[in-house]
Amino acid sequence: MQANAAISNNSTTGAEAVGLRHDWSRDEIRALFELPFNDLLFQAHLLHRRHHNPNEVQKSTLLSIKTGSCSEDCSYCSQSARYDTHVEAERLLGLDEVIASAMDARRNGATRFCMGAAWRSPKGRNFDRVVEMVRAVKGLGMETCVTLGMLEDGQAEILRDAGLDYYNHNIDTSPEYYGEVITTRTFQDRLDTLERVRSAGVNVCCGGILGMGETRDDRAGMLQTLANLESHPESVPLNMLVQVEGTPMFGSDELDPLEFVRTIAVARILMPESTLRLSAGREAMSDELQALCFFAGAGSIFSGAELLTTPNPGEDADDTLFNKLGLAAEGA
Ligand code: SAM
Ligand code: DTB
Ligand code: SF4
Repeated sequence: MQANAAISNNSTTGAEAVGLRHDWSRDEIRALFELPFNDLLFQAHLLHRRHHNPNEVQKSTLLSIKTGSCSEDCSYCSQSARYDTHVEAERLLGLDEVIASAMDARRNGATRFCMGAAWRSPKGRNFDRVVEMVRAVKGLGMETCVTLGMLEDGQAEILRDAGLDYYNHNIDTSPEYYGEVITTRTFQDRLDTLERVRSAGVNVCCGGILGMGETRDDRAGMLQTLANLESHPESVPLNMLVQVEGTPMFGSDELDPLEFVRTIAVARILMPESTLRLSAGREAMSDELQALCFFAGAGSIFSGAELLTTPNPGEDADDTLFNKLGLAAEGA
């Protein structure tokens, strides 16, 4: 494949820039995965530089606003009520706690504050309380993101009107492998929620997890689904599975880290304008591996010592890494 094969001359419909494609075949994506590593990274990095500042990385901070006792059976997740994990269930946090945490994150250089709840879907009074959290965090001058599970008609509009910038809802894996990972909601349920978010005009944050025992073809299928959405997600989190004791995925074969880098590079080529987030799993990654991920196209991380329920490199480790690589935090 030539270095410019990823750029088509066909214009796309909708608001997206000319040149973005939404018609990737599985074979084309497989061919990208099979390129020699240096060719793949070169091609991805060229596109990354064309569309993004390669020396700037956006930092988001995560807060679990409602932890554990989730009804769903996502087999990677520490928060499902079905698995006996280290996680203690907690009630929805109060508004004051959320505001204090967002102010801390802002002080530490995060430009986006992401609130996650272990729900199948947000309902009633709980939904209203999250809407108030979004309004308050937006009022602090930060970008807002929530991940609350499946949305019903009308909820995305309410969140948008409160100041929501991004809704995170992952497809997690390929359509073919999905049933091996989750049985309590379908792949189509996820696409329906993404469509509600998109049509409300809220930015879509959607990606998945690698290292769950999926094949390369599944990784290609996940990226194909994302790239062939009517508009590419503005933000694409790529998580390396954090193996949590007690979950069915605990003890899975580890993914070759270079395959993780390849997946970022292929995502970069398929969705050149999207921000790719190097999400869960950084705690177990070397500096060298993270550096390769940034070279391949990752432009965002979660900062802070904890993700939702698992550890993440803290601010100091990230500052050291950024200094070594000459990276600047966006907005710093
Ligand atoms: N309950 C909501 C939902 O599932 O949509 C929101 C929270 S859920 C924890 C958000 C995403 O985090 C999941 O879709 C999954 O992609 C990712 N995730 C959860 N546990 C993970 C783990 N152990 N390792 C890597 N990623 C994980
Ligand atoms: C996403 O794709 N990754 C984040 C965020 N969206 C909400 C969550 C990662 C969770 C990792 C496991 C944990 O800490 O519980
Ligand atoms: Fe619940 Fe979300 Fe975890 Fe699935 S990923 S078990 S929906 S918290």
